[in-house]
Amino acid sequence: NAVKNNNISIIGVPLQYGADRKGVDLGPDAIRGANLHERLKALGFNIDDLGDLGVQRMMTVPQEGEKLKHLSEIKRVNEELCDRVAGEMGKGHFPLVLGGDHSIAIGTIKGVLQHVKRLGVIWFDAHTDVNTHETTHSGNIHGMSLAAVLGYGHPDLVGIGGAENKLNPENVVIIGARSIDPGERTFLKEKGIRVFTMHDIDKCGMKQVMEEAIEIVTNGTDGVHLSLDLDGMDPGVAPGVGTPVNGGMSYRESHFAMEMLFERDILVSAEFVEVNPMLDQHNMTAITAVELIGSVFGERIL
Ligand code: 4U7
Ligand code: MN
Ligand code: MN
Ligand code: MN
Repeated sequence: NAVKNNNISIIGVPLQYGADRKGVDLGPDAIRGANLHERLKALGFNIDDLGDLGVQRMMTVPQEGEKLKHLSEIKRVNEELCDRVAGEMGKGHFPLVLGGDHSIAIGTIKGVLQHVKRLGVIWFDAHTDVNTHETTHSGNIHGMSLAAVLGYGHPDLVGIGGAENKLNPENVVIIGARSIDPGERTFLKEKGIRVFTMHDIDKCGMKQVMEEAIEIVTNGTDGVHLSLDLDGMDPGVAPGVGTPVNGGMSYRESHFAMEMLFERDILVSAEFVEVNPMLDQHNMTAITAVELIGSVFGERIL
């Protein structure tokens, strides 16, 4: 976990196919460019940057009648990511994955699951990403990744890293949601997944939300993964995302949540996704991402 583990392995995944929008493939570079290494080194960590996974550069046109856009390349990249993450965990390193669109959560989480069978997940997001090939309207796989790691959706996605490796819905929480599709609402209710919406954060405050969330993800698990979609934050502080939604988590709320995760020392892995420098202003979203990463790994004001 973060405190005891002194080795962080950084893996960049310049994938844009899950969002079907150019620019998010530049996320890993933008995040590294916002002084990620320096910041983590200053906290005393050894950094092993594995560079970026290879992704087909040419944006292929989705084939006629292809419901899930770019499925084959997304599957290939996620299988490779799963192996890499599992390999780094095997060395006792903390995998820090930089996106790329949120479809990469499939590879990351499936890789972590190879080592931590009973895994809790905190999913920070404006969306809930529990569409399947049956409910999706956009066909964009970044809106299906959480469903896939719970064992639901297209067999090519569910099968990544082994269909038998999956999350227990009782140990998954979503924080910051404010845009949920009708099919997703049904899914979340059916599977009993706890969603802390913006309304809950307004009403109870981030402290109480995080206390409840941490209880859910740690109850009967051996570790927790943080999957942080930058669009969970308010577009005012994180404008460089492909699917912005107004009314998100503030700068301080998000930092406080990260600081609580560090204090409780529960994370075994983390990923920061959906940073799109082409839609950003002065690399602001990548800078915000690196600042959040700093808090996750123990930066303090005083
Ligand atoms: B992200 C959406 F319809 N639900 O499925 C969809 F609103 O990883 C958005 O959270 C998905 O950014 C957003 O396309 C995926 C849409
Ligand atoms: Mn999102
Ligand atoms: Mn997402
Ligand atoms: Mn998005």
